[in-house]
Formats: sequence, structure tokens, C-alpha cells
Amino acid sequence: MTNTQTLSRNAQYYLDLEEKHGAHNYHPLPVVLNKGLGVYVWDVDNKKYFDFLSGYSAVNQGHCHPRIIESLKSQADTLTLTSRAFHNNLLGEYEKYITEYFGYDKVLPMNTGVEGGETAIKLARRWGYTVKGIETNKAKIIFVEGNFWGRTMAAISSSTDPSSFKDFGPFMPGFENIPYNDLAALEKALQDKNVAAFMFEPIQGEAGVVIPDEGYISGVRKLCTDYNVLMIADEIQTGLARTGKMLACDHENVKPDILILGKALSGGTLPISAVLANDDIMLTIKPGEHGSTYGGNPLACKVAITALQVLKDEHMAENAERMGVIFRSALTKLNSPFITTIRGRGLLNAIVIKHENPDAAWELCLILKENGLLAKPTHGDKIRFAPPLTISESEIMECVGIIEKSLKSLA
Ligand code: PXG
Repeated sequence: MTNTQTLSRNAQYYLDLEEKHGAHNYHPLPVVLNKGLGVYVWDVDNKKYFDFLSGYSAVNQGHCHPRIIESLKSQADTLTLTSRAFHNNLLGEYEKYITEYFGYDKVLPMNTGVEGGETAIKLARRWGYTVKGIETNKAKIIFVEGNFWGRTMAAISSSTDPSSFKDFGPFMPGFENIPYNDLAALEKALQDKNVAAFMFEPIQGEAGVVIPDEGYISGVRKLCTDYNVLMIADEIQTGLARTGKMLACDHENVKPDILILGKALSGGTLPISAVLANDDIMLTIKPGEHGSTYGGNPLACKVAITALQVLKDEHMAENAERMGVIFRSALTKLNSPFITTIRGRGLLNAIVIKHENPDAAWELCLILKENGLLAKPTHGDKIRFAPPLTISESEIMECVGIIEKSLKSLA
């Protein structure tokens, strides 16, 4: 099957436009969407699909959640941007709301996830020099192999994936990588007195939903405390109820020193990210030393409050936990010879495909699309299954049926 075989002329028109006028920095599945509601999206030919990617977990609350859209619309009619040159009436309310929600003294609002990561690193370096006493320009940040936190120069400087960093050097100094899920390697790295922080995802999303052993997150917490190093948790993909708890760190009752959130903080409506920390860290950055034109804009503040409230009001973490268990158990029962691994937490799941055809995961995603379910392969042989957290048990079972039927066509 080729990419375009089943495309209508209508859909092909949109693909051709992108091909001709857009940079070629993505390789999307050949489907053109123009509508979304809850767990469903529709293409330009009005075919309906289950969305099993959820905008890489930005749409945890479901597409076009009515309460989030209502907040967006009403605030858009009132005030959208002041810049931080002036105060606005929603920033303080949002800051109070989100810091109480997650239990930190302060928040620093940004826009994209990668800016949240950049902010966390600047905070950690500043804390390293002014609190820990690291010699100027000697601070180190430790990352893990397989990390993914975005596309800026700093983010790709920490990457171990050649498709992220190749031919984009020279890179940011002061970054080191250790293996994931390896507390001994972490302890060794932290013995260097120049280490300011350890930054990691409690479950590696883009790497293919890599789940560390039980005790890893609490082990990280203990080592960071013991060695006076900041623990930075990138919960941009794992946070906000995706893994069956509000934060993936909650699975081990761990509180990071710096918490980075993004994606579902807006329920998929606009880029909103946030960095949370206590005063001893956050107040090391002074006026004029960091910021962003759009960070903390009133539209984002209003939307984020609603997006967070919806997660709680609709018990989305609990639903993610319950549906995840049902989903993985039903997938296991399919006993497919092409699935070597099924793993996940809550509704952040992945399968690993084994097939004589090296492009089988991509082919399977094309077949799933034909059968009404959208998912995307990562790293060749893995497929992430991450529907909106509003999905019901009967919908989960319908999707397992689609996956079963598609696996049979793959044979
Ligand atoms: N941290 C994690 C854990 C992520 O998954 C980011 C940071 C960066 O967020 P922004 O908003 O800057 O993209 C991510 C992003 C893509 C893509 O196409 C992004 C992600 C996953 C898959 C694809 O850029 N996650």
C-alpha cells in the first residue's frame, strides 16, 4: 500500500499545497482533518476516526472541550495580550490557581513545551551559581539517553537521537547524558560538584513510552536531595492526568524541585507551558532576566484555569487509569504474533511491532486509518496509543476491535 493510494482528490489537494509551500520537516500520515470533537476527528471527506494520538497528549480533555472553548471564546472577546510590560487581571489569578493546584510557591508562564525546558535549565544554572555556589560558567545539567524535550538548540544539544542533532552543531556545552532507569549511573554523575540539575521524563514519551522500574522516580528524588542537585521533571507529555495520576511523579509520591508542564495545559487550543518551583529556586531570576511576549497572556491564563479544572471535575486521571488497564488487557488477549510488547501507564501506551517488513508499523497505521483509528509510529517499530482521557469502555473495546481487524490485514 502506498501513502496516497486511498486519498480522495479533495485530500490530495491539501497534501499538494503543503508539499509545495511548506518546509518538509514532518512526515505525517496521509489524512487531512478538519473537525474534532471529544475522542473523534473527521477528515475533509467527512470520514470519522478515533484519535489515538491526541496531539501528542495536548488534547487530554478531548477535542474542542465545550468548557475550554467557551473560556477561549469569551476571553478572546475581552482581552488577549497585554505583554508583561503591564499587569493583566488574569495572570495573578492563574498563578494562584496553578501553584495551589500543584503545591509550589511560584509559576513562570511560557508558551511551548520546549520553552518550559529552556526556562527550567536557566533556573537550574542560576540556582547552581547563586545558591549552590558552582563556579561561573561551570554548571552541568545531566540528561538521560533517549530524552526528547523539543527542537531548540539547547534541546537538541542534549539529544542522543541523530535525526534531532545531526548537522545542527555546534552544541550547547555543560550537558551530559547517562542511561535512563539507571540509579547507579545517576549517583556517579551527581558526585561532580558542578552538577546543578538532573532533567528527565518520568516516562519517556517520544522514545516510545519507556517506563522505568518501580522505585526509579523515588530513587532520583533521594539522590538529587542527597547530592544537593535539582530534580527537574519534564511532565509535558506525562502530566495532566495522562498516565492515570495528575502527574507521573505522583505514582511514586515524588515532588520534583522544578516541574515543567505544557501540551494539555490548554486542552489543545493554544501553546501554554508552565514551570513551577519554590521561592528558593524561582526567585533567583530577577526582573528583566527572562520572559516571553506571550507568556502569561490573559487568554492563556483563562484557558489554562479551565483546562486544569476540567481535568479534576471530570475525573480524567481516574478514567485514564481504568481505561488503560482495560485497554492493555484487551490488547494482550488478541495474542497477535506481530506485537512483541504492550506497555503503558494510564492512557499513555505503546506497542512494539515485529514483522518481516521493516515498515510494518507505518503500514499498520495506514490500515488503522482505513479502519477509522489514527495513530502514528515512533522510532520505526513502535506505535503510541494515547486517546483523549474522556474515552469510555465501549469506545476502548471498539478500538481494540479495529486494532484486531487491522493486525489481521497486516498479515
Ligand atoms: N517535553 C516532552 C516530554 C515532549 O514530549 C516537549 C517537551 C516539547 O514541547 P513543544 O511544545 O515545544 O513541542 C515535548 C514534545 C513534535 C513532537 O512534532 C513533539 C512531541 C512529541 C512528538 C512530536 O515536535 N513532544
